[in-house]
Formats: sequence, structure tokens, C-alpha cells
Amino acid sequence: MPETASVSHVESARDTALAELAAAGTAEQTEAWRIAWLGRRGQLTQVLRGIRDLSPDERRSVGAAANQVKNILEQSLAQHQHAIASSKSEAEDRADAIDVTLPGWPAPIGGLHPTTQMLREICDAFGSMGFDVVEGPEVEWDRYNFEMLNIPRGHAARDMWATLWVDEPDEDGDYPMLMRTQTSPMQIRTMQERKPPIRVIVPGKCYRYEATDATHEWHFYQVEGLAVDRGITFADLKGTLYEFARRIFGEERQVRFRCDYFPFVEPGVDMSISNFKDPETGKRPINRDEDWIEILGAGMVHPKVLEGVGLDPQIYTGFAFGMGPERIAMLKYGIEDIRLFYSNDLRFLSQF
Ligand code: FA5
Repeated sequence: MPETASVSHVESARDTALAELAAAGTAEQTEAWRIAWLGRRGQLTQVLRGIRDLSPDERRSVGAAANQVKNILEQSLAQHQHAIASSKSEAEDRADAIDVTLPGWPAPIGGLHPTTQMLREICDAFGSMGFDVVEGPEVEWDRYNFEMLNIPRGHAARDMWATLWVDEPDEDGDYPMLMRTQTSPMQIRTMQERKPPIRVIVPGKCYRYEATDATHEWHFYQVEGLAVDRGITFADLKGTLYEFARRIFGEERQVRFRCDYFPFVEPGVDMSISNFKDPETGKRPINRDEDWIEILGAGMVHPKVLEGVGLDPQIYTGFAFGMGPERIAMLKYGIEDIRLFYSNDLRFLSQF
């Protein structure tokens, strides 16, 4: 197109420009077209610049035509750019489209926590011996956690259970509510609700305000057991716990009872499971320099406890025990540190 032009030149330039734009199939070609026609040195720009050299009449008619063509080209450019951009994203969409015929990624499936598995195993073992499973509150009254278990206020034995108290004092300024330190309060609740013969086990969480180490957590589980009837003896307690140990650990593992003191039983014992070195490998089930690991406390229900719930100790006797399922899982699976259970490390948890 010459630098100065007539209206017909401007119009034929418009037709050429539009034809070239229609042929520009990519964003790059469209940009080259923009520079060639509408850029600072573009053909239409040159015409607009040349208008000033025309006679006033020509200036008016050619100027109007050139401005109209400029508008047309700019609008056509915008439409063309939009069309190219959307056809590009359609192509990209096709490339990104999901191929539903490809095999999918397997979704990771969660498993039961090792404590849950152990609790179920323990409940199954006692269930087959005729025990019912019951549950009770984790926030408990002092009355159930201590007083009715023959541990009155000021009793030295309260020190055995470092307690987390709930900050709700009563009108005397005493703190009657606590996080249960043991599942034993469920002995009282059960004997208040049921009449003998009673055979229950109680799985549940306990809390203690104490430092943690490889065998102690500040929050852990216990499984309480209680049997009350006429004529229950210490031999029944031992027989039940031996049978339990045999089912969980097999015939080979040894069991040790020792005298222990709990104010709500008389006599009281604790029970440990052997952690001896294997004669061939020299390894222990739990890699700790201890031959025995304590898993539970137990004993014959104290006559005062029976009286407190309205049962005549001359007629009824009973045994009770409270065991730590994490310790049992540690012995069974060779877990060296109880803190692994609740540190949420999937490398540990996914092994079970
Ligand atoms: C008691 O809590 C008694 N209530 C048990 C009992 C019940 C005795 C019925 C007599 C009759 P003890 O504090 O020893 O006792 O705990 C019992 C078991 O709970 C322990 O043998 C252990 O296996 C587990 N245990 C206790 N403290 C912790 C802790 N901090 N972390 C993990 N497990 C624990």
C-alpha cells in the first residue's frame, strides 16, 4: 500500500488484511499480522500518517475510511486472538483429559490401631470365658475412682495414681471430678447396676499426671475385669488369668504372680509375663534388660468394697484385675517403646 492513498486503496487494503488474518492459524502468526498491519510501522499506520499530506478534501474522506478500517482490523484481531486461544485450550484439555480406561492408583486403606486390635483380642479371649464387655466414663467422680474403692481422701495410696483433676471445685473447695486414673471405678458402677453373678470386662482410656518413659504413657488403656458370685476363690482368679495368658501368648511364655498392694483388693497381686532371652538368638521379646514385664494388677475384691455397694461379703466373693493392653501388645509384637503407640508415626502404625 502506498504511503498516501485513496479510499479505494484503503478498502482493498482492508480486504487483503482480513484475508491474511484469516490465514493466520497460530498465535505467533496472528502477532506477526498485528505488527505488519497495526504495529508502529504497520501498513495501516503508514496510511494514517500519510493523511496529513493530502488535500483537505481527500484528508477527510481517506481519513474517515482509514479510521473505519483500523477499527475493523482491531476488532477482527481481537476476535481472531480469542478464537485461537480457546481452540488452544481445547487442544490442551484434550491432552489433559483423563483416560478412564487406564488402571487407577490403589487408594491407601487405613488399618486398625494396634491398641484397638489388642483390645479386641483381649475382649474376645474373655468373651469366650463368659465375660460381658461394658464401658464407662473417662471423666469420673472421686467417689468412684477412689473413695468407694477403699481409698478415702488423705489415704497415702492415692499417691499410686498421679491424678489429673478437673478444674470444677464443689462448694467446699474440693475437686470431686477427675480424669479416671484406672478402669477400676467401673467395678463400683457395675456392682451398683447388676446383681451377682457378675462377669464383666471394661476396656477404656485412663489418664495419669506422670512422666513418660518406654513403658509409661500419660494416657493409656486398661482392661478391667470383675467376677462376683457365691464361692469365687483366688484359684478362680489365677485360673482365669493363666488361661488368658495362654490364649494371648501361647503355651511357652511363663507367667509370674507376686504379692502387690491395692486398697480395693485383699489379697492383691501383680502378674508379669516372661521376657527371657531366646537361647538360640540371645534376643528378648522386648529389648529391655528385664526378665519380667508387669502387665496387670489383680486380687480378691475387698470386703469393704462389697459392703459399700450393698453386697454381703459373707455371701459373695469376687476377683478383679486391671491390665495394660499396650504392654501386652509390646510383649506380643516386640515393641520397645510404648510412646510409639500414640506418636502418630505411620511407619510404625502401618506395620499392624
Ligand atoms: C491399677 O491401675 C489397678 N486399678 C489394677 C487393679 C485392678 C488391681 C483390679 C487390682 C484389681 P496399676 O497402676 O498397676 O494398677 O496399673 C495396672 C496396669 O495398667 C499395669 O500393670 C500396666 O499394664 C498398665 N499401666 C499402668 N500405668 C501405666 C502407664 N503409665 N502407661 C501404660 N500402662 C500403664
